[in-house]
Amino acid sequence: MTLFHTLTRRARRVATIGAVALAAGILPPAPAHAGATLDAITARGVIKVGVGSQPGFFAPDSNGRWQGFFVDFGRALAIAVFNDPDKVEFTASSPQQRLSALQAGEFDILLSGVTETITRAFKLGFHFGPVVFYDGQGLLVPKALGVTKGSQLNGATVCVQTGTTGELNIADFFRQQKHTFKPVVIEDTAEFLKAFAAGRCDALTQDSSDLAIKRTQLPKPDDYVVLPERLSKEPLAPAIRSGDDRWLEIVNWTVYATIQAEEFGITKANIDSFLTSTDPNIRRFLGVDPGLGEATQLDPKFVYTIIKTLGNYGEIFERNVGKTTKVGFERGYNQIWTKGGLLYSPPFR
Ligand SMILES: N[C@@H](CCC(=O)N[C@@H](CS)C(=O)NCC(=O)O)C(=O)O
Repeated sequence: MTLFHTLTRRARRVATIGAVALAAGILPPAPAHAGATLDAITARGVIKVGVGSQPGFFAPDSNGRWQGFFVDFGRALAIAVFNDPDKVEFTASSPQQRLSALQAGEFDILLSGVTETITRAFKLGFHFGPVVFYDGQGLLVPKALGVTKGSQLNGATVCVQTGTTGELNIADFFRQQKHTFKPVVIEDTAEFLKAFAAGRCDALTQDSSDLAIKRTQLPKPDDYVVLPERLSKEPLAPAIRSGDDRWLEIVNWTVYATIQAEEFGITKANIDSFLTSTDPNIRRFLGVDPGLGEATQLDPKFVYTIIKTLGNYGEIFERNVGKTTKVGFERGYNQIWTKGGLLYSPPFR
């Protein structure tokens, strides 16, 4: 017997009317409340973002200005909150330090290649925005080692970075094979790569995107290979502290805006031509019709400004880590769903 069945007839009618009214959006609003994080951001006038230090994903340029794929999502958030892409401050933090720094309030968000996991959600109390990069753990080895898959690394010494999911996954991987390995656990990113270059370990393990970038930083990149095998799923997502619904929704819909723009074919260059579109979905999305401003209490043009300033998801990807960059990634899973990838935005309505 469900609760619905135990209600009186009158109560059932009221409940049904309520459900219809809620679905139609005509009930009195109960908005996502701003909590301590968004209050602090507003009072401070700047969003504090924890990042890593891999060029392509996040690194300061020669003028000290942060650039990169994850950095652009930080700027998009600054547009959503302040209508200004520069009201954001980036600070590099090691994988070992960053989650506790987020918990302690040093950051409002991590855009640092953090993998969404159930332990981080339940036990550590973090919330995750949409996955912005689908990754998987890999192995980087010298070609001279002559291995083509992880199962040939029985007894090997493997460099792993402290505090990463990789530290846990690699142990599972060898256990599953009933093989042994010797972990060399290193916190600092530069030291981690130096140890490998100096031959302190046979293989280096990390998110494969990270390994692809690291390979290019070795003195002789062509002497090394990232094995094609993936040891795990590493869905990289923005991470925040729990307790601030409105901040979480701003993070969610800022990321979705970039994905939805790509689905609509709206780019930085052509966006103004969409302002005269007669499609109600596009008019709402770009704030030509004001409905979303009222629903979100954000600038009705926040999506327009994000795309006009930074481009859609595909443009952010290509500019920072795509085929024409040094990093040279294929879209792969990080392609929109209509083109065979995993990126999908819920409706902007
Ligand atoms: N996704 C893994 C690893 C995270 C990670 O180490 N990410 C890379 C960037 S993709 C990183 O921060 N490297 C160190 C750095 O950039 O300083 C996790 O969440 O534990």
